[in-house]
Amino acid sequence: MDTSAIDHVTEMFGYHSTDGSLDERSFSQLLQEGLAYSFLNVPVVSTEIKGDIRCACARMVLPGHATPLFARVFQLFDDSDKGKLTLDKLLAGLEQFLFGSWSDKLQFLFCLTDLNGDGLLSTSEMEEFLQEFRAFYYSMAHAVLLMLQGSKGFGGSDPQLEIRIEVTSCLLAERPRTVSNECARKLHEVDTNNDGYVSEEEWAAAEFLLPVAYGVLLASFVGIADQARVGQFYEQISIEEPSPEPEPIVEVPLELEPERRPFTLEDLRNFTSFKKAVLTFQR
Ligand SMILES: [Ca+2]
Ligand SMILES: [Ca+2]
Repeated sequence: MDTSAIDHVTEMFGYHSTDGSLDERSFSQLLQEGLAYSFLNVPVVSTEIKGDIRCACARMVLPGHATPLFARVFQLFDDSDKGKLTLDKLLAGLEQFLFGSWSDKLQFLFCLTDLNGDGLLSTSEMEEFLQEFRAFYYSMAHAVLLMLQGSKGFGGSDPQLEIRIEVTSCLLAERPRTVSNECARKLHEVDTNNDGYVSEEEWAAAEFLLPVAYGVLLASFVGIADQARVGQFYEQISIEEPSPEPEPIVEVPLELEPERRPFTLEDLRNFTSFKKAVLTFQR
């Protein structure tokens, strides 16, 4: 993490912490604030908009608080199980899981997905996790856009805002197509020993096979610390997997009748009469 990311997180920590640490509730509010920035369309977050987001956190109109997703993120950061995070712990968690090596990031995704904590991922865990993230993501987008609509600092400066709000409601209401089939297919690809589960080793080798939603999840969590990512999802909110391209229609040539060979003496030789030979030849 660079200095500006550290300063940004330190400032948020200062605002949300009590007595020098974050409990699960205040950690959730910090996550909400950080994640909300991904859905703004302002180049720089003004004090006014920051104030609006913090108000929304305090009024609990942003999603995430007391959800299993946030609880698992908190547990990952709170590795010594103290129920509290100091600034150092918070920075260390962000550094490790979101700014660390690719294998650290994959481990973060694995732990979030392993809902029963048995060290293996099943299709239903992947599915449940991605559905949870999907619902959270669209709810966050929707809540932030509604907040912008009522914000004095933003003041209706985007004619597209109402359309975006409508789009997020539709995506929330839609049955997810991100998951189900996609999950089963990807799990099958990643599960190289075919035992029906993905182990950590299989997962670590699977970076290019994971559903798109995992990439979006990482990008949005990195956005908590990286101010260059403010508004990263504003233009393109949907995280649905693209529908698979229809199979190209291959023109199968009609099976042509085999060309008739000429009638030969051979035909005659195998039959007792010319008539029988001709009949067989014509069949
Ligand atoms: Ca599991
Ligand atoms: Ca396996």
